Amino acid sequence: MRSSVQVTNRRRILCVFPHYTPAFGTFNHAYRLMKGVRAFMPPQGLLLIAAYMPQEWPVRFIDENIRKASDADFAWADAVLVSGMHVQAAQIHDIAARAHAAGKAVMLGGPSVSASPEMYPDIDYLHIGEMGDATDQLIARLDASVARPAAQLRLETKDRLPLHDFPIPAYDLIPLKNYLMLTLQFSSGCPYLCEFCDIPNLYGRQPRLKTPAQITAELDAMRKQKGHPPVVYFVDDNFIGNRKAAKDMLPHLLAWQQQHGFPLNFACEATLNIAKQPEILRLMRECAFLGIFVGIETPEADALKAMRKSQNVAVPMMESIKTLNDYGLEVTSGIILGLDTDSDDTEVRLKDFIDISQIPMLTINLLQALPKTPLWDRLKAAGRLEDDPGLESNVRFLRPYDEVVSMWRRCITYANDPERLFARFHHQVDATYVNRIVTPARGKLNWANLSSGLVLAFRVVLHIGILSDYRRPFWRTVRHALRRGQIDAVLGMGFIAHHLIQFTREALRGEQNASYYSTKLRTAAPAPELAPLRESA
Ligand code: B12
Ligand code: SF4
Repeated sequence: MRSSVQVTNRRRILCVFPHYTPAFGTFNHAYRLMKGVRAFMPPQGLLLIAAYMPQEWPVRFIDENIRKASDADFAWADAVLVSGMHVQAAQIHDIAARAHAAGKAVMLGGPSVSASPEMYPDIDYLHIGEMGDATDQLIARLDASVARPAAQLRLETKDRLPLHDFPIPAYDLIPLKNYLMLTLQFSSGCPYLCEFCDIPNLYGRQPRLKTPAQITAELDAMRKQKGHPPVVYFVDDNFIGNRKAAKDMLPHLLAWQQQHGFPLNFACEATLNIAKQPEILRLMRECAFLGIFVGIETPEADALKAMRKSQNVAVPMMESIKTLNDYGLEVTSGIILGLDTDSDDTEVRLKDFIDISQIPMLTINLLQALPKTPLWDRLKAAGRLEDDPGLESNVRFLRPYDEVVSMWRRCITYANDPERLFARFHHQVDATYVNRIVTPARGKLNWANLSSGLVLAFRVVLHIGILSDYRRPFWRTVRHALRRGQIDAVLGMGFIAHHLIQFTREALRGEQNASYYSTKLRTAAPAPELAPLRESA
């Protein structure tokens, strides 16, 4: 639903979403392999706000991952609405400066300002928290005046709008065909209390939910656009934050898939204890879920206990990964280095974990303390928060800084060595891909999908199979997958591997951050002491 605020004036609203900072998880190197893809995922939060604006207010939406907002856009607007994460702070300040240069007031919402309003002294209106009473107050203020206020105003949500009253995000305002994946939110909040995570504080511990009817209505809305990507990512922090709700929703998703001939595949994020939910996993398989991001964080049990991630200790890790693979789910894992529990053995244990788990994609990054987390409070009390923009993390590690950063470099080198990476994909063919349901062709059989598939196949063959120095392990895995009829998997692993290998090479040249949470400005200093990734051609 839209805001119930009765407005008397017409306001032109410009929503601008900042550019991402490249990361293992943004797949930027993969875009050039795909037809028309310019960005990873549509920004749910700002699209929701766009849809919540009063009916009478025209809204223009620009994702700067696709195109930059122009002078003409700023000139058109009466007010500029922005969103973003900490890692996008520099881009947020830049958008605000451009809007101010055009004389327009700026409103900022989203996870970064909600956790750290003090980072944004330059913004006119700060919206702290989720959509709710503060959003209505913001609309009322805009209706009253679009002039920049004399002093900054902070509006904080006390009453959150229930998710079942959320409007359908304004998908009609963006070109979905320019994204690698679609996004969908079913729940908000997570019941756990991992020490490093700001989710419980930002979004609450009691997951709030949309109805199954909202989920299918959003899918219908996305499908109205020709050429949309065929995969939908559930952005919920923990898909099983409320297990019963997930179990109740999935049959509706399945019915929708069956009714439309399975036009989509899905992926989500969840805690590892989802492995103990066979009914949910069975339904996910039936619905054509392909991937699951799990915050495994570390294979070391003591470290998991120390970071209060006991839900990962409660289940045998390797067995759980195998269980997920048995249901056709390829696991992607987040890994953190620089923990207080790190020892001389940590590196070896992580490398063993990579080899044994056979997880192809791991986002390995350095611990960063986020505001509004128990970790931040603990390190602040211990005087262990750094404020040096030249460092890769704001945590004073217990082990020497250079040692921790070097370990990170060796671990990403190891994980994304082309031979090893493609060997893990090779394993997934038999362990995971063959366990997926075979969906009817009719749902995906359209010209847009066909031409995108052909372009991707051609570019994967050209850039990876012919021009890259990792073509040999690539073709070995491709032959294996094709013998088992896994054509889609070939394309998927091609673009994922390409991004991981290229991004790792940039990181080793000193062009990328070790902590993706960090806003460190790159100095692009090369790291000559490190061997390059093994060349396999
Ligand atoms: C999907 C996602 C991504 C996608 C982004 C896709 C996209 N286009 O947005 C990708 C994979 C790219 C990504 C990457 C990263 N992410 Co991320 N991501 C998420 C995730 C899981 C869901 C985001 C989402 O859609 N939420 C649902 C929407 C509806 O919520 P929302 O954006 O908060 O919006 C609500 C309010 O904030 C408000 N609102 C939002 N914007 C605005 C604007 C205005 C004007 C107003 C009035 C209100 C308002 O209204 C909305 C409705 O209530 C969140 C977790 C989460 N729960 O949000 C993490 C999260 C945002 N990511 C996070 C992080 C740290 C990252 C990474 C740095 C590392 C990582 N964990 O992978 C990278 C950085 C990327 C980069 N290099 O730039 C942190 C951010 C911490 C912070 N406080 O800034 C979060 C909170 C998760 C976490 N704690 O680790 N991420
Ligand atoms: S399970 Fe995930 S979302 Fe929940 S508190 Fe832990 S890290 Fe955060």
